[in-house]
Amino acid sequence: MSTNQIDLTKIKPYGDTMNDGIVQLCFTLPVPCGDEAKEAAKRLAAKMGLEEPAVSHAQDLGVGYTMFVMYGKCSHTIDFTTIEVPKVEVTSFGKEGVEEYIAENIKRKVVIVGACTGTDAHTVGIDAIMNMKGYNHHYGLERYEGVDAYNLGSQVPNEEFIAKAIELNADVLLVSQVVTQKDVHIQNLTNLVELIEAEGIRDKVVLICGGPRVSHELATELGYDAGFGAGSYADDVGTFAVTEIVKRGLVDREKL
Ligand code: B12
Repeated sequence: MSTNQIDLTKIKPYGDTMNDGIVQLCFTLPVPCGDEAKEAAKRLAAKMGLEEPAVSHAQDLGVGYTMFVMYGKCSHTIDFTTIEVPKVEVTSFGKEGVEEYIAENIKRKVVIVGACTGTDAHTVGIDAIMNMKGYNHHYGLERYEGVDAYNLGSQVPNEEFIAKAIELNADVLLVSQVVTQKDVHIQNLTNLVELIEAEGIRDKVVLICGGPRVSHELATELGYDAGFGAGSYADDVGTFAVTEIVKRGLVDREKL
């Protein structure tokens, strides 16, 4: 079946033949590896709605835990034609395009301050966006002519982050949140917005968050201007930030 013959109102997983519904699933159960554990895994997969569940692989993890790779048939379908996902409405200008835009429309250095804040120790995401060497053939903001980029690293307390942003008179704040266990990212991002509002600088900065489980929808709900998820690059973020500065009339704003 060619892709243009697919009924987009009823899509379902594809494994071997179109619409066979085959999915692969991985989980761990807190029981020792054995026949009973495999039967438990099959029954659980059936309760999840998979038809003909089969254990493809069972791995003894030691200390009474077993990890399973399961196959099964999903009978559900999704109407793809009704799906709408809020996302940042930018088409990247590319690094050179962002630099040209700054030179033509902002005519001064854009100050960008970023950090992985709160208890989160994951630096790789914010480094990918900010560091000179960049990520996946996309140079980071430190390399941009027209940008003064300050990467404060990880586990930066929100208060310290804001104080530094004010000291540097930042135009753009970049916040990375990777750990989402117990919704710690939501608590931390909310706390940061509240502190920024209390300082009276929310309207004067472009506030952006990002991370593998951050969506634009979540970010805007929490009071951010944009949220960037997995696979984002410096030029995507840069394009949004510089156009937002101009759109919001922040080019000649007073000092923070
Ligand atoms: C490397 C790593 C670590 C390293 C981090 C080293 C470092 N210096 O960063 C170490 C070993 C320290 C670590 C520790 C922990 N980790 Co860890 N870690 C990872 C791992 C393997 C890779 C993360 C990574 O570097 N990705 C690569 C970058 C490039 O991707 P990214 O972060 O998504 O960034 C991109 C986008 O999201 C976006 N982006 C990210 N930030 C920002 C910010 C802005 C402003 C913008 C615009 C965009 C943006 O742009 C980036 C480029 O496209 C992941 C698993 C995985 N495969 O993802 C687990 C993972 C993130 N860790 C996890 C956990 C649980 C932990 C620990 C809590 C483990 C523990 N029990 O101690 C600790 C936490 C410590 C802490 N206080 O934060 C979990 C998080 C689960 C969850 N849902 O919260 C993961 C998913 C592993 C897992 N499957 O369980 N970890």
